[in-house]
Amino acid sequence: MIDIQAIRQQFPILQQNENGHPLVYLDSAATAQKPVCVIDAITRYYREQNANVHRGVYGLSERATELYEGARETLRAFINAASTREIVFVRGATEAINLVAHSLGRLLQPGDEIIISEMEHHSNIVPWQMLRDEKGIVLKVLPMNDQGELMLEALDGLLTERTRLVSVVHMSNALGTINPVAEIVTKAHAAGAKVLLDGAQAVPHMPVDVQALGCDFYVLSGHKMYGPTGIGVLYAKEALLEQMPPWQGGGDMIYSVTFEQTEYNVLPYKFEAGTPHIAGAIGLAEAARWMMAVGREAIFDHESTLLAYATERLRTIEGLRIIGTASKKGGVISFIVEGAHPHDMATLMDQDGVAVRASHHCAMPVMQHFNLPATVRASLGVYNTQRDIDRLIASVQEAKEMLL
Ligand code: C6P
Repeated sequence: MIDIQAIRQQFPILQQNENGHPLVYLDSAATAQKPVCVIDAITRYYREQNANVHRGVYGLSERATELYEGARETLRAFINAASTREIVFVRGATEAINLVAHSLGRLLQPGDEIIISEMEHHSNIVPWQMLRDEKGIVLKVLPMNDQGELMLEALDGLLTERTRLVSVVHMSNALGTINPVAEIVTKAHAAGAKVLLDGAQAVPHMPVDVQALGCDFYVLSGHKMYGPTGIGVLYAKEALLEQMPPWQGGGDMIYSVTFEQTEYNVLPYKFEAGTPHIAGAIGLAEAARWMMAVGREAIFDHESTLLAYATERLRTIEGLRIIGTASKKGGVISFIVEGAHPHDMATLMDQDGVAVRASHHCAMPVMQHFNLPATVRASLGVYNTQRDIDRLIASVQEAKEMLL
């Protein structure tokens, strides 16, 4: 059992008012709030530990390097990768996918195929389209049904001997759907394709074990899992990273350089050109330790209870339609109120101190599927309570009355 009040105490931002009301923060899918231990770890680094890594022989630099490499080990344990050589620090999920598209992309031939799904975030669509236009690869889309569930049976028809990669979201940011990714991995591997899982939304809400999932790539963003912005992880199987060419050149990713040729560094440094986001990695490791201490099963259970409560209460509001009714969902609820624009709803709700997102959620094809310009989205973090949901419901009702 989680002691939510004790957890809430650890988030300074949750103690403040917004428009004269205690803040109800329901936009954790966009970015989660940060516990004080994460804020302190970053401050401590800059106040007491700051030096560049992998470069100095003096004590301060050695300690910064130890912290940075310690953070890599923490993230390895967090997602149960086999080795720290498989943990590449990047800016976030977006950069991780772009890295794979650029690097793996160089190994692909015209006519090779990549499968994505209809419920992808733009960051798992656009890099592949760019590669399609540059390299002549074929991009296929696995459809979803009107509940917002992937139509897995269609995957068999899409996989061919030319499929090189299946790249799908673990949990949808727009619908909340948790996809059957282990099954997708099994099917893709049987066809000889690699699998990339976009874990930007899954990682904050549930335990993730990349070896159990069997995926070849897994990407995550630190800021959605209670860590800082500007840092994330690309997990990739070591054998794959060995085959893949580096995507950015510069310091730290080399072993030796002459004007004639360059020998690249070992993994994972081959993929980390330039001075990394040291403070970010340290803050992210603190966030991962914090989540592990709270317990990821417990986080999932708490948010599932809130999700069920919110779903039940929202359903009682006349004219409100929930978008995304998959049988397996994480803490995200998208909805529309017939006749009220989502942006107007969210603007009015802000006046009540309720922070929700109204947008296409960077998943325009999902909106196109439901023939909508946007939805209102309430997304949960471990710090949310039943009272937050009650405030959400009251605020939706008030906004609806004002607009209709
Ligand atoms: N979704 C949301 O409000 P970055 O921006 O690189 O940290 O994460 C990108 C990303 C990738 N995949 C999924 C499933 C995501 O949800 C996101 C970010 C935010 O839903 C901002 S659009």
